[in-house]
Amino acid sequence: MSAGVDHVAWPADVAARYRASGHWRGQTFGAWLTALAAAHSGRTAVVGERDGVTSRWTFAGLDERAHRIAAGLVDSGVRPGDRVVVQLPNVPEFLPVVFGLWRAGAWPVFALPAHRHSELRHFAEQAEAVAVITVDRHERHDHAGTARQVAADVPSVRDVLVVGSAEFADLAATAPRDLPDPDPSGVAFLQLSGGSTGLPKLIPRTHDDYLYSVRESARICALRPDSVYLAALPVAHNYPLSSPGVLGALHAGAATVLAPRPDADTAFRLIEAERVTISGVVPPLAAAWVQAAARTGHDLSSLEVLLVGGAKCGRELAERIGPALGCRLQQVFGMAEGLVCYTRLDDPDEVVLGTQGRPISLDDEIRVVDPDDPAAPSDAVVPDGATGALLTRGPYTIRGYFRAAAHNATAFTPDGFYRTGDLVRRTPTGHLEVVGRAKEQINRGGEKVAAEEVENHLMAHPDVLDAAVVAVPDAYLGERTCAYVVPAAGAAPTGAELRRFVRERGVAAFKVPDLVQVVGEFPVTGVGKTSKRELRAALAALAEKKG
Ligand code: OOB
Repeated sequence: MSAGVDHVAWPADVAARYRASGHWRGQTFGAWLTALAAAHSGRTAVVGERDGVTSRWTFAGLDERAHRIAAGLVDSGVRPGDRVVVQLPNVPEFLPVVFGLWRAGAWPVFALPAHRHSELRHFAEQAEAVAVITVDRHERHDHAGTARQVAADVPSVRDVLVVGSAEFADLAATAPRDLPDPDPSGVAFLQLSGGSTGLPKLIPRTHDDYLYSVRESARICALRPDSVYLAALPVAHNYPLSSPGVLGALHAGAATVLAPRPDADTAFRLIEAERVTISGVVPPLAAAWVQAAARTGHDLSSLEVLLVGGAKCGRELAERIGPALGCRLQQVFGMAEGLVCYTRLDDPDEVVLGTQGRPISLDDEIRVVDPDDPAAPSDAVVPDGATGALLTRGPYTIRGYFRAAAHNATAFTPDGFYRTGDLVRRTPTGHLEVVGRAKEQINRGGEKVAAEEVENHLMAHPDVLDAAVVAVPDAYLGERTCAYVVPAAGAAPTGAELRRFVRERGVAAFKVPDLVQVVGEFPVTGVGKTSKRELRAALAALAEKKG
């Protein structure tokens, strides 16, 4: 099953350079938390709710919980290098569980709360996970039940651990003890790619590389010990985890408040109650907060910075954020594979409103190349100001996906640049403006949908001969998904039927096509491939006719 190595390491000379410049410090997450707990022991590290009960833990309390869980995990048979799928919503236990796994040397595989059986099974199979850690129920979904189903289907999965259960309470009560510190240059966890082909790829991130991006993110976002970060988005995602996210807040000795839900009512209640200073949202959520701010009775005056990213924040929305919420906008353009760009807090308004920022590090190498035939890229560099495909390599950008040798051969250049699939323009100041996408992915308000993954689900339906999934512009989400379907001979599937079929295959709700168009045949390109460009044009024409 394992088509490729677990971790494509950086070349030795490059790694030596990153160490010499202090980017990589040879520190593990476990050792880092120990140091933070010593420096900030009595300060609040995390505030969060589960099942209506609020927990408020200090740095020392978090550290101790993580030590206990680590010892409990080791006693239950978790070994260094074991993979464990973690599917936790924004509950306070997220941090002690993840640091517990890190201290045990195990690798969390960060699933999102929206993922369902087919995705979780894929992560567990791909990673050969030994366990799944989740909650009992969340937003009306039986997560424990889904995890047990995954355990039944995937032979490597021995355990399902449910946060909040008696078994979890026992494990979390294990006497703490020192455990061997893992290799800081080794893999710490697996993140998920947004993906453009088939199922999501797993992204191996190391202690060294990730902690570098966390420290720099905390600095760039000006986090201080008295900052309060509101994690509004699902915290397992790279953005609220590290940009600057809960880990950036920890680094600064600041508190994190975990919002159980991202809606304005919940977020505004927490901003007022906890005197939140900074948060990060996706554009549709920013728009919802802007709208709600006009009629809220909550005091939002503590909010200093709102990060917006994950999808393009249009100019109009960008301009409304500061005035409506009484804070500074900071745009962020990042990816779980590595590269993160921020507008800086002292950038001129024109840059903050009109670009998606510049890279964290001077050692982030950026190449903007001719977006010619993606199947045979020339990788010819285009001049600043011209639109091109973004390639990048640097001290926290992976050199390869986990066990994906064939995919890596095209997703990276021979000299190790990651092909982001994003179309950008670079300004003379080195800021990037994201202008489009060359990858087969729909960015549904920050939630990424790989066209091929949904096409494969649709094609599993007996009445479907062929399927092509494309983005349709949407005023609120930026994009929604439209599935074009050619029925099998004599069949006439309806859109509602196909949507239900996809949902019942156990996929995240955000991947169920928003629109389904049943057509006689697909337009084709010169070489006979389905022309998604023409399908998108047909949608645009349809929208024009309606509008
Ligand atoms: C973040 O990470 P992912 O892995 O979910 O998605 C990465 C992709 C990028 O390649 C780009 O296509 C898109 O999301 N994206 C943006 C964007 N930020 C991300 N497109 C336009 N404008 C932006 N500001 O989404 C992520 C990871 C860390 C920090 C922030 C976002």
